[in-house]
Amino acid sequence: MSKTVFIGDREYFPNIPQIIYEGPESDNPLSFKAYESQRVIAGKTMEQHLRFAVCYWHTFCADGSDPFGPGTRVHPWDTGDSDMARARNKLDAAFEFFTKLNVPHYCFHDRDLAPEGSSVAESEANLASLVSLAKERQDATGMKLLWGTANVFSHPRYMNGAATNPDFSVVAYAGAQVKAALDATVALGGENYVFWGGREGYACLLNTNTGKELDHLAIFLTMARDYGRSIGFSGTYLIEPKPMEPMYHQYDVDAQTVIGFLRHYGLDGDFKLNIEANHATLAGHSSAHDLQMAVDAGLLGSIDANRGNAQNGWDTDQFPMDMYDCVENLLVVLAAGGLGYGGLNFDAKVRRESTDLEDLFLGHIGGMDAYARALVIADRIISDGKLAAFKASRYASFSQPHGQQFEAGELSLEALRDIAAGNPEPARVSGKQEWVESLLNDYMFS
Ligand code: XUL
Ligand code: CO
Repeated sequence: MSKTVFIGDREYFPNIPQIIYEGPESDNPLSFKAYESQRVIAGKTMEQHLRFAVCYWHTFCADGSDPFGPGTRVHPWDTGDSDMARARNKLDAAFEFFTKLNVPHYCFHDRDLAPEGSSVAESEANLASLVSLAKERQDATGMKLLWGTANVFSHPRYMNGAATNPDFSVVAYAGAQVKAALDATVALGGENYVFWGGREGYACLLNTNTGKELDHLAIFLTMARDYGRSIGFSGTYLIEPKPMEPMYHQYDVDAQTVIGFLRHYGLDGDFKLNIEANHATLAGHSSAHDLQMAVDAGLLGSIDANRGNAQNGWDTDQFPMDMYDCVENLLVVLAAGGLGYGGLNFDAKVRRESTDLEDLFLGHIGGMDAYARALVIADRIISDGKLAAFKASRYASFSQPHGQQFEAGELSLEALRDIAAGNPEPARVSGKQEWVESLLNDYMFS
């Protein structure tokens, strides 16, 4: 696959060269210290294992604005005499960025790519126009779409939700948008399609019929699934759990909530989960926990790789730099056989105070190196087998006759009582948390 360094008629990052692997000794911040795309680990290249994706919204749309002040970054692609001209410039900047960073995938919301028009038809035409340009850019660079999605949460019409809005006319608008976003995803060969709940939740129980809203959500998702399949989408639909922000209560609280929802409404054959690290921590879990819950249910689809702020717990969408998080996440993923058609999407933004254009590169390079290092460490832990053997040893009694009968569903509660009555008080078996944590440290630093 040959990649050109920049695409279109203007270079948006003139001071940024092609980012290459220079190794741990390099003091060039614009190089990879650990990510060697073609290095083989356990039979696959780093690129194949990690399947990195750049997200369009944080990297090319967000300018650092927060509820207390305007943006702090000026984007050279935000010039042009119309919204559509600016959108085309942004696309060129994005493909230059992807190419220079050497990531294989990207992700977008419909409205990141093209502006909303003054009617449904105009919005559809805007998106279709940018999609055909993106298709050309994909063909020229070899870039692939990890997933597409619809932003059905920013426009004021969605203030009470999209699929769960109490007003049917808003639900219909959300349907129009999701239809067009599915068309775009299929046109660009997207491997997955994401539904993040956005404002699918509520602020006040006194004015909300939650049972009706959950049914509506399932009906809407079923329609979207059927439409996607009817136009040839063979990829995976993904639900991205999040407990709050922007709503006070969101329906897709965490992995286990979404797994229960999908199973209840019979959607678990087509839908899997997109686990975002910072959403899991916002729900009071670790990201490894939510990943493990998804794996246990056979429903891990993809990952939004980022991290939160340990002090305030908010959804701060920082780049994933915490090595323990990255290793623990990859331990779960590798033990489950990998990401499949999912990937590691950097749903992450540079800080409001990081105002140089190169900071966009530095954030991604740091995240890619963190996950590349984590891949090497996690693979070493798994190949060594010590942790897995200890974990398995804790369940050894279930390989004994009574344990086997229990797992096979052959014992009753009365039988458990009789076994207990015939046995002495169980010996206490240490869980050895301190030892396993120290073992992890040994792998991290050896
Ligand atoms: C919001 C979030 C979204 C989804 C896509 O917290 O994570 O950007 O990833 O809609
Ligand atoms: Co996300």
